[in-house]
Amino acid sequence: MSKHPWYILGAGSIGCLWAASLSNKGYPVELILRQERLQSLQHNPVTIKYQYQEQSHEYQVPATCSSHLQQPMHWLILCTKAQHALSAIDSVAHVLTHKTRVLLLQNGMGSQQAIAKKYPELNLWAGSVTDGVHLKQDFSVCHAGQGITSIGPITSNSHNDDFALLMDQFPLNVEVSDNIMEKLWQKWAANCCINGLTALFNCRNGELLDNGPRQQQLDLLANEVGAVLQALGVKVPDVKTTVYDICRLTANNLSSTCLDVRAKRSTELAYMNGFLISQAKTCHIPVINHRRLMSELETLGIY
Ligand code: KPL
Repeated sequence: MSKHPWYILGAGSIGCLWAASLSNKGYPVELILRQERLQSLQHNPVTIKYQYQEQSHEYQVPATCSSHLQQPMHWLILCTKAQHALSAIDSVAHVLTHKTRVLLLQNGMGSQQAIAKKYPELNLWAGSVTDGVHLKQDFSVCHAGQGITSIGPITSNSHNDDFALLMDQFPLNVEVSDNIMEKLWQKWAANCCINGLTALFNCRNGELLDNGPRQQQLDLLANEVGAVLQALGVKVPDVKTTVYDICRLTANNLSSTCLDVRAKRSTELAYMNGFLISQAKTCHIPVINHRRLMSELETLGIY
């Protein structure tokens, strides 16, 4: 049993999913919120509502903000959007030690590398999540589809059993991957093809496989991602096959980017297609279809 609190930074869908799952397992959990959000809470502890199929549960989780933290942290799960990840880690840097186990759960690529570069001495892990999950309202999370959370170390200061507690009858399917970077690249490759296009067409993932113009665009994007990965020397299974499989498996889902756009939030596209375009530049690959997609999205005010 873990007596040290598990701190969750970021109370979006993934943050609430983890707060509920850790509470369900009986671990002490604390949410770290922005100061203004903490002050605006009507109740603290916060009630986290978790819904899976017909079942729902409520968990009482205390909330704090980074400036109130004083004791060295043992566990930290970073669940912010990719664009906020580095500043979020900076905000708790005063309570991180080389013993803190930090798990980064961001979509896309780039934020993990930026944190590892700035904090190379930390025990840093990254994860790739395939669960379908969305917020119904603040602190109320709907777990629409069970998936797998693959986690693995991204700095040298980590040991394979650091997160072993999560393997034992934990409500989420967590597995330790011996090659987490490959998992992250593979998920990122799919995000580069699916997310921006679903935002452009405001459609569900499965609607990209229309045997017509959307699918043609999907194929062009997948080819370009494959070319960049090859040039970077990253080995992942065939991008188009992975993308088609995900579109079929998650046919009824709205991508996280489509949900962001509908909720008028900023998207993580800079860490998906934006990261691809910057990598492509270093290997002199034109990626015109990704550039065109990004400028079409910008014209619509989608960033
Ligand atoms: O990860 C996803 C996302 O929506 O961000 C995919 C794989 C596209 C599933 O919806």
